[in-house]
Amino acid sequence: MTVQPIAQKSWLPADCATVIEGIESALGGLNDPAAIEARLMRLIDDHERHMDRESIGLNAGTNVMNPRAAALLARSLGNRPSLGYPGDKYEMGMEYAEEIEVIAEDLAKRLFAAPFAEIRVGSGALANLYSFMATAKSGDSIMAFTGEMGGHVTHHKDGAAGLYGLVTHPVPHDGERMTVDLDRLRADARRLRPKLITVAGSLCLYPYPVREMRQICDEVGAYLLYDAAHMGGLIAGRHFQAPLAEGAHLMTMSTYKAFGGPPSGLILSSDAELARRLDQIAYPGLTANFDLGKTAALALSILDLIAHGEAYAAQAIANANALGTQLEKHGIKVHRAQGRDATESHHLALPAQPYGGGQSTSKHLARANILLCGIGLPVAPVAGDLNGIRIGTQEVTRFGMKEDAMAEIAWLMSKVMVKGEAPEKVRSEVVAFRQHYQTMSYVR
Ligand code: DSN
Repeated sequence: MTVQPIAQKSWLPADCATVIEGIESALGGLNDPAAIEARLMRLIDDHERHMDRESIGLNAGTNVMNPRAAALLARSLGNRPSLGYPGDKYEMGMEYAEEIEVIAEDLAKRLFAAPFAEIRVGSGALANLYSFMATAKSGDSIMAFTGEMGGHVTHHKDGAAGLYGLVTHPVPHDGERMTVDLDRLRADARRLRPKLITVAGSLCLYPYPVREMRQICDEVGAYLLYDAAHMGGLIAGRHFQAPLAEGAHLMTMSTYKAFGGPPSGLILSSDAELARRLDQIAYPGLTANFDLGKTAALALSILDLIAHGEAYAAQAIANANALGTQLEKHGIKVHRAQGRDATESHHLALPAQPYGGGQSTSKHLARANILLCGIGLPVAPVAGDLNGIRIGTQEVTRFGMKEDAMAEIAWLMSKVMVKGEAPEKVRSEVVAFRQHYQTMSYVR
């Protein structure tokens, strides 16, 4: 059989095809298993050194895990299928695993003071898909944040919502105040009669008006879903809004961002009927074999958040504000709602237009080992790129950094973004700075 090189997929962007072609041509036709294994091991070591020890991790959508939780991902329990309820699994021998499942679900409910938790979800995107399936059917309308407000692709045509056949209309937003335009939302929701309204997504500088949105949902017969993909860790630490208590029927999240847990997803709910539907979507529906290794890692990560979540969330928010202040001192504008602090979360947003665009600036900074990424903002567009830069302080906070370290990070960023120093020259300073922050905080 001839293996079709990945680089020849006709739909790949040309730049990606070139990179993949370089990787594939170095593989020697995959004919030397020992060489391939050695290469794999070296790549893993290099990746971990680069991202975990030598870079300043400001990507908002990621984190480092408690190594004790991470080790559970490699345990053999992750290999075993687990179909059915504890007490009546399809395959035999699962009595210990069943207890792990029960512990994780009960811990998740306790962490978020939620009546119901669905833990068998593979990711935040799947958590959204399950929630769409539980609240709407193909052909129905929903409303969601647009990209300018940090809306996530899963809420839209190209993501889970569209693939499931939902038609997504925008939640009207007030860009200057970085919040929902409630009057327009009410008018649009009355006209469109959505089955679901989603709130939040990939950029959350401030809490959203969940109570008022729930009122609108009740008026039009819609469910309200809070996408806490990024805010899960802060909500767990009681330092952001409490979406379920404020009226959201559902709260979804990924568990590897601010949450600091394994690469998985979670759905919390206050509604018994929705919990029943989610249960059936998970089993026998879409998650017949969920990963028990991740479930155990999730349980351990929740114990960390119960013990340290409040202090972690408070420091992450303080760090984001300190970083914003320091960046502005160096002449780097920070995007904020009119008359408010730069952020009330661990997220920070910078208009990217002065630097050429969000992704291009991120790629430039990455050459200095400063890792972040672009985001959409309600400001003038940048042709061919995102118009914002998104920062998250959750990972640097986990590595024990405080406000003084934020001043150093702002200085290092300004060298590349303001002074125009070559990022490759700044990299050695970044690596040296990172050597002081190698131990993980806020873990048990
Ligand atoms: N991982 C998400 C984020 O960083 O916002 C994108 O899916």
